[in-house]
Amino acid sequence: MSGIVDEMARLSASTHLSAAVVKPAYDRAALKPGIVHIGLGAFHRAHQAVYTDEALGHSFGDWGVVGVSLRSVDIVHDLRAQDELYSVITRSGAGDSARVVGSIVRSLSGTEDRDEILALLADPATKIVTITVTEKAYGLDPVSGGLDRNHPSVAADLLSPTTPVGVIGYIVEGLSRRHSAGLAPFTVLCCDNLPTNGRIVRRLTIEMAGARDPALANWISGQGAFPSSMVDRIVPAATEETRARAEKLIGAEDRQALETEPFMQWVIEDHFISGRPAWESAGALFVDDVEPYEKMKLRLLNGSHSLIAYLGQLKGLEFVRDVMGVPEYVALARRHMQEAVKTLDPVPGIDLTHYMDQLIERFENPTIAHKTQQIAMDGTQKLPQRIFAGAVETLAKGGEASSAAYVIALWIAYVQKTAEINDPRAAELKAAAAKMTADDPSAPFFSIPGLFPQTLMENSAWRARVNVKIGKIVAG
Ligand code: CS2
Repeated sequence: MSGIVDEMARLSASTHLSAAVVKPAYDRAALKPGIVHIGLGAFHRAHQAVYTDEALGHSFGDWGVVGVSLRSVDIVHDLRAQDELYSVITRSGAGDSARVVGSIVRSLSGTEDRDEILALLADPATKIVTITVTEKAYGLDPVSGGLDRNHPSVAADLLSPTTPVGVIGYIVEGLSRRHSAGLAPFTVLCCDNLPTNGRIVRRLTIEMAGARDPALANWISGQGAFPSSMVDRIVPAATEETRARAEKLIGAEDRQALETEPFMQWVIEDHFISGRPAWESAGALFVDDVEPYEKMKLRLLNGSHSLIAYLGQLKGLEFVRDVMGVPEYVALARRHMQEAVKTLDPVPGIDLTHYMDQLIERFENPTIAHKTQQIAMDGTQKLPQRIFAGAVETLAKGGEASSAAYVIALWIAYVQKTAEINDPRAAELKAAAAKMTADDPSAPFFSIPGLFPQTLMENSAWRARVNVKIGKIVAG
């Protein structure tokens, strides 16, 4: 048994140590699974798994999480070797604190355990499937809003639906088995940074189901539940330093330790078919309409995050906090928020001025090493909801959308300058960069099919603004 398992036993026995490290406040041996989570990366384990861990301490029930990693096997092997326990270190200027999370009861990998995952999805005990697979994994066609049938895992799952490889394929096959068995569907709760994420996943699921069996698609459409949710917590990729810090704090080796900021937020539409954990007892907010919260978070947090990331990449600044160390760049982030906030409707219970100030503070957190490179990846998947949608609305209201133009200019300059970019459309982006001219440098990017909204492509005055900004950025 690995150190963290022994340490858990020791923590339970020692009142002195148990005060320093938060540990599950429930009988973990009695915890049965009720949730399958797809996408076992750092974000899930520092966010929804923590909410569930906390909620179980307030109101115990069969809500253990089976974590599924569609591709990676390492994380699954590591977690199994430590009895699925891992620690989350919360870091701020006030110091570090650790929590050992117990809500994950089992982990599985799509590469090795497909049959077991499908059996679990069809199990009556599974009530909810939560998802964090990142924007690019859904196979969403940004133009139609439906399935991109050329997306590799979508194409594979349309061809062989009973042996899925992608997230929507797994959901459809799981629901199909439940339909045949006369069971209720599980609730699908998307936790990725997409606007109206529940509605998107509902549409993709029904489309894929319809391709194999219209009756299944009808059943999902009538009986299924796909609440939208907004998730927020800054979770940098873990490093050796994270593991060293965890070892010091919990006194044991933890190969899957994570670090994150104190802030966390989860806003969820309360539409669940067969119950849910008492996530509100852990601070989650249940609302009728998540859209205003999603829009706020995507445009203010993620939009300015992208600005900071491309700026950092162009200026050789490794971490978000380094960019925030330059007052001129902080002013650019604030200016971006000021432009984006004008596109938002009032958000119930949120003071937007306070929210924006808090974002600046969160980005400045000196203890969080969030790589600008990590945020800069997948621009084609992130910028539509973070930047383009707000620009369309700003221009429609007669505004200049000049900060949006600036972020796009930074992104184009970054694509041009960076030898290897990480983006599913990297080849198209690099081809566009190779065709840039001094007169109209953004033109090859605006011609990439299905990327920019039509109104931006057709707005030559605004595109000229993007070009001027590219010129200034490239000139340094
Ligand atoms: C970031 C997000 O990587 C990125 O693109 O903007 O992951 C961000 O840290 C989270 O959405 C914060 O909740």
